[in-house]
Amino acid sequence: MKILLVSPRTPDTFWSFKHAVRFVSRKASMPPLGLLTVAAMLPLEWQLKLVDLNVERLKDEDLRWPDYVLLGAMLVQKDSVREIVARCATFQKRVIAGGPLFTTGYEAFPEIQHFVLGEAEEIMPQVVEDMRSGRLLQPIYRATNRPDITQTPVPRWDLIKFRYYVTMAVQFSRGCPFDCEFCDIIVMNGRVPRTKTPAQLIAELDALGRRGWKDMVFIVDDNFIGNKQRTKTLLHALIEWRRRTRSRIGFLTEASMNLADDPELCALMVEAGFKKVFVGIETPSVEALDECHKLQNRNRDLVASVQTLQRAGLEVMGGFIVGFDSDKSDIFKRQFEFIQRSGVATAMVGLLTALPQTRLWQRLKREGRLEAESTGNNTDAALNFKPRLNRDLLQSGYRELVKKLYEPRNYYQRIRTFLKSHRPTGPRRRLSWADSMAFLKSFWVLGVWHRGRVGYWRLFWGTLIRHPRHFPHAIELAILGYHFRRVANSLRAPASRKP
Ligand code: B12
Ligand code: SF4
Repeated sequence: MKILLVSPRTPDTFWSFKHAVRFVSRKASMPPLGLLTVAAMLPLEWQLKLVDLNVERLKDEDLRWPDYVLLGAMLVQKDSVREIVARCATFQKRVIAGGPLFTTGYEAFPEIQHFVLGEAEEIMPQVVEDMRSGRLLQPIYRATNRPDITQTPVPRWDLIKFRYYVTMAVQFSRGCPFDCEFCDIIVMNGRVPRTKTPAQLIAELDALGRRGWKDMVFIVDDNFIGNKQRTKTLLHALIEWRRRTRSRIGFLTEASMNLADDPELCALMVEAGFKKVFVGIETPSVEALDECHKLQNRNRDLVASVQTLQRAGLEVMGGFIVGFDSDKSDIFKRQFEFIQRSGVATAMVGLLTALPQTRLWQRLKREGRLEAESTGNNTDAALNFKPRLNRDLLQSGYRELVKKLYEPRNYYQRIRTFLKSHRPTGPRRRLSWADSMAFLKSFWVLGVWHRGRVGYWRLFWGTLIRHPRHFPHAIELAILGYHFRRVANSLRAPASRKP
């Protein structure tokens, strides 16, 4: 059996890092872990080829070759999905599609013949069996249980070219115990965190190491601390593994704000090599936190919690949202001041989006306020529901907020605030040749060519003199800022999108 796995192109979004990856001479931030995982569920003797459209072209000869095309996508990739499916039809190839885009909205793709909805672990044996037998496949294979991920195989790393990617991705857990109204993670992966075993994750890291990977690894969990006890067990094993293998890999992950309440957990993460953590901080407005049921962010000083994590040795990347029903016209100013004070340089500010099947989506539908399907990109200034705030005010306020946050002066100021709190106590990250090249490119692009060069050199010399150990980190953030600024400045007033 010949199988072509295709990962669609993603547009230039905040999280695509497209303008930053060029500094390190890579093509994309991360490989498609969902597809690599599904590939590992196919029989070893089958011939597999993976084409990630973010790093290479899908050629006609690729499409002539397979018996089936397996397509994995998220919402934001839907335009590319339609193009791929049309090309598959030209070559009369049957498509089997899975991943978040289809799990929450396969009905929008009548042109696709077969879907695998939900987590694939327990359904793939049936799909493989049907493919092998030559029977016509069912239109829909739907996961009825949340699988035990201790059975998930090691992703097929052999299918990608490592040199194209900045970061590798692995997964330890799925699911999150919280219940934020806008979140689709809990729709897809549930509220009871399921984890792999530490030995399983270490086998995945060893597999990466055998292929020569020495850089950052993103542990792509929905909430890495969803089950703190198991996370601690993993961290002890990771610390042991680091000592044994002398690995210089650094980690980043996603976690909820209650991480700041557990100094032991923070210390273990830092000792295990964690450098950054993405946290849903969302908003300084207590009313909005109540509204979206983000209870773990209530009754705390959020800026102080961020600083606790920074002092522990972690860089905090933050998600922020405007557009809650309780938001007033002062929300843009409040968010700006809040984010500046927190020293969160990588601040992903989004307009509230109703993702399919979320509690928010259901509520807005009941209230007759749902207007369109989501673009899947919460940072493109598009609204898919009737907001309580005036629509134009909300969208223009959002665009201005994002632009202002990434103005060189404000952005470099945030980095300085961060560096004041940050205590990088964990193992040092190895600097690669690509890092050195990135520094050199940044001197030219950010220090000579672009607006904000004064701020860049101020950060450069200020960090070298005051916090020399932070220097590589500061330059990395300056490079990321260039990407964020490009995305922020490309935000335009979206055309009105009716159902
Ligand atoms: C890693 C990650 C990324 C990486 C992408 C790397 C890549 N090339 O795939 C990066 C950081 C680049 C990224 C970016 C974005 N992301 Co993202 N990301 C994730 C994250 C945290 C993990 C994905 C993952 O690897 N999971 C592990 C694998 C094993 O799980 P899985 O993909 O779900 O796969 C399982 C099943 O879905 C299924 N399956 C998956 N594919 C296929 C294919 C076939 C054929 C079959 C049979 C089955 C199947 O089987 C797998 C095993 O059970 C998810 C959250 C999540 N829990 O999924 C968000 C998530 C996918 N991202 C999301 C979003 C919104 C974004 C951004 C738009 C954010 C932004 N505003 O910029 C950007 C857009 C992308 C871009 N421009 O690059 C949303 C998508 C919502 C949706 N319904 O589509 C998610 C769900 C998080 C969320 N709720 O906000 N993301
Ligand atoms: S904490 Fe994050 S993953 Fe968990 S429910 Fe809230 S938004 Fe979703």
